[in-house]
Amino acid sequence: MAGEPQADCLFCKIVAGDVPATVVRESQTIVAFRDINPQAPTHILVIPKAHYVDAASLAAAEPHLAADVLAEAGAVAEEENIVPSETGPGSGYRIVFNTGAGAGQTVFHAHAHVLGGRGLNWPPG
Ligand code: D5M
Repeated sequence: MAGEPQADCLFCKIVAGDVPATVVRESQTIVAFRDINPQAPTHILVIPKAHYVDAASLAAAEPHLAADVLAEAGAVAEEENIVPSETGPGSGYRIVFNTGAGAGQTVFHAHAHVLGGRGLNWPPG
């Protein structure tokens, strides 16, 4: 059923505490933890505890939960001191939802990448 934990899902296992992760924020609805393969000085994943395969599926089924993920991504950025400012080098951050294998998605449980702490180029690779 949509939203239910999936036995073969890595991020459901992190939510359940069966796989360790460096958790930086947690609420009733989300968990945020450091990416195991960081692509920037700050690289944190914000995931809904409920299982949806990608961000679009999440937003279609539970728009409030998708909003929680975005709000928590912003809170992570505040905590990591990567919010935009006119003074800090590498200030500002990127929120990325890779969607589909062709776009680089490898874990099929919706997650926001929060990336910052260095200058970020556009367009992305
Ligand atoms: O992003 C999936 C991300 O998940 C990728 O950046 C690595 C990260 N990852 C994979 N396994 C773990 C564990 N165990 N802890 C923390 N982070 C992990 P995608 O957009 O699907 O490519």
